[in-house]
Amino acid sequence: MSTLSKKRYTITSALPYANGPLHIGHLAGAYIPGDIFVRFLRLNHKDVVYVCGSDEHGAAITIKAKKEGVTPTEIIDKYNKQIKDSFEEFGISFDIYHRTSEPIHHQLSQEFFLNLYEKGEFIEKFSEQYYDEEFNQFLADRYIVGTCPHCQNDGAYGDQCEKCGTSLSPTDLINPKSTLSGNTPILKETKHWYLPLDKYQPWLEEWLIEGKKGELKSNVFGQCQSWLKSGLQPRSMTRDLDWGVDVPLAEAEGKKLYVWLDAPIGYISATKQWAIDNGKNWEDYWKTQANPEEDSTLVHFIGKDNIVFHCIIFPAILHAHGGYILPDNVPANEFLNLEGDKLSTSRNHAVWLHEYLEEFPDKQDELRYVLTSILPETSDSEFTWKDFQARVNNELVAILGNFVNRVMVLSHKYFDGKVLSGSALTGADQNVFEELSKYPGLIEQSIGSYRFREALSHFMNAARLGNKYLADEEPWKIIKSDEERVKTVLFVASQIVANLAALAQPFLPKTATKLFEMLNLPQQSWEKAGQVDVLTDGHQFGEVQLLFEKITDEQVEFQLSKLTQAKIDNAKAAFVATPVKANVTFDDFMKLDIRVGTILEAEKVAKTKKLLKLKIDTGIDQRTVVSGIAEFFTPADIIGKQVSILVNLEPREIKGIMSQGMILMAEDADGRLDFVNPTGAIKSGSTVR
Ligand code: B3M
Ligand code: ZN
Repeated sequence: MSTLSKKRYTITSALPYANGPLHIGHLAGAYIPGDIFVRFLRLNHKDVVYVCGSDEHGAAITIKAKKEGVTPTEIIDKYNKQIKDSFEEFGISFDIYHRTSEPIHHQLSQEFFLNLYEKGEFIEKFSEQYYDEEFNQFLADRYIVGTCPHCQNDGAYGDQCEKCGTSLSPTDLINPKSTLSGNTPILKETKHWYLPLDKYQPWLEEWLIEGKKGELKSNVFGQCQSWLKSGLQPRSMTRDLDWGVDVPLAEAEGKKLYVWLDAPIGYISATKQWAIDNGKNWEDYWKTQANPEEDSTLVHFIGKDNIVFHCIIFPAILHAHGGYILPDNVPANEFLNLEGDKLSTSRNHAVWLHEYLEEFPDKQDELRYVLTSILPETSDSEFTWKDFQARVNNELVAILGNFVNRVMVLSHKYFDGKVLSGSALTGADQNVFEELSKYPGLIEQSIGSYRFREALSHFMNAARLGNKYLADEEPWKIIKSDEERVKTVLFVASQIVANLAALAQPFLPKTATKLFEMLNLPQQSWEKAGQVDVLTDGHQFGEVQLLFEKITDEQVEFQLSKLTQAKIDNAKAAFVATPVKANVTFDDFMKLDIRVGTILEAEKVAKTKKLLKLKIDTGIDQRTVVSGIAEFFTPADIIGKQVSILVNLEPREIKGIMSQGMILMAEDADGRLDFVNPTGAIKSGSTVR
């Protein structure tokens, strides 16, 4: 049965940690695909709930709070709001954006834990765990880092390596270090409750590997297969932490649930809250029904670093609990890179959503469009500002915007904004209609198989069809000679615009709304897409609105300069000065004859990358100096500049040129150079001491 043939859907997008702002990588990973899918389902009258919310537990939160010197509550309140606002602005249409700090969530998570506990599912075990003696704290999850035994990434966390996706235990890490003190931790005994994943392995193999072969995307299936192949291990579901959901057992006082136990349950508690608020029954969306045909279809939209939790651990928990539906699919995306480098929060190498919204206040659909065009669906992909500009200018502006604008402007100019059917349709008109009617089916097929890039390209092809039709018919050339034909051409073109409005809805919600306003039509459901009689003879259009504007070179340069500045700031922050050298005597120092000189001439030394040949006026003489500064300064930059020059350095031959002296330069840890120069107030030949 096709993915889209069901009646009811429970759709989730990963709950972002409320510990920092979101960037374009998040949007492209779990939210744009989820939103397109959900909008499509709603347009097809499906019974859908789309849930998300902040993940407000775990070390991700407490570590951030510590760094900023505030309480965890302050952190989650701040970022929950910021993230929620960004989602709203970009039109990510959750039915509820919940929070795992809500009591309803704590209760449900504890119920899950107790259900498994009472059934005897957990293994209770004392074991030695890493402990930071300086901070008197056990080190789980993000409190401990080390080298991943699978991929050698040396920034792997205690519970997972985000590079290769593998789930880990702290004791798997090679060379573990506390992220609190940086020290190597000691081992100390503590009791925890483990989920016996090894026991569920046969069931997982059947349900996931046998049952979902050919359904899961290959990047997702491959990861699952390789974990099962290496054999699952019991995983602790509790933690020695002071932030999170309390373990609901008297003997576990002071312990919390593992964040990856409670976070996915957050999807269910969010649904519960939504059901309360909207007079629905949450069980319809999560529980197995008497007639399995009636089960809701559960789809998790996530990034690839969350696959293990959504394909293995959460399903195992749902299975062990019983009575719950299991995910139908987990269309996880790979990573999005930025300007040739990984997106990075810590290095500030990112396009932050809240900053984008400030800098491009009404260009939400433009970013949605570009990100959808480059979604990392099957492998990592890359966002660059030049490409953003090109896609907006050459596709949204030049194709979609241009076509719609011409149809609207001409209709207003010739016929006061009225749709008039004119003379009979020609063969060309009928061909265009036939072609047009194929797009809804194509888009549906792509969305149903989670190929959103492809779906968007079908949509743009429909716009191209319109653009080509108008260019072929050239109504502006025949308005004087054949007004009836112009009516028909604009009639046909207007039906294309109406189709584009309907087809745009899953991808570009703001644009779709504008199109319907211009067309003076109510928003349409999906059946209306592909129909060529949506606009009737005599229909009156609304006012023309501008759909898209070009992205300027200045806007691109500004964004690139922000990324460069972040790199400079990082280099400065990371700079560690080299230790002081052994003392020298004053007399030794006075042996150096350093003068103020002026650069008279400069030229590159042939066949070298780094060398410039300089002619310097030292105040005593004019001399030649070869200097290794060409990577940072061009001759034009420096001619006329004053410098400090060591004049009594033994002359040396460099690349066949006698170099008489040395220009003093400052050099940082990355080899970046700058002058140690007077500001021009002093005469050449003056001494430097
Ligand atoms: N908060 C990890 C993340 O933000 C985690 C997702 C939870 S989904 C239940 O990548
Ligand atoms: Zn790894």
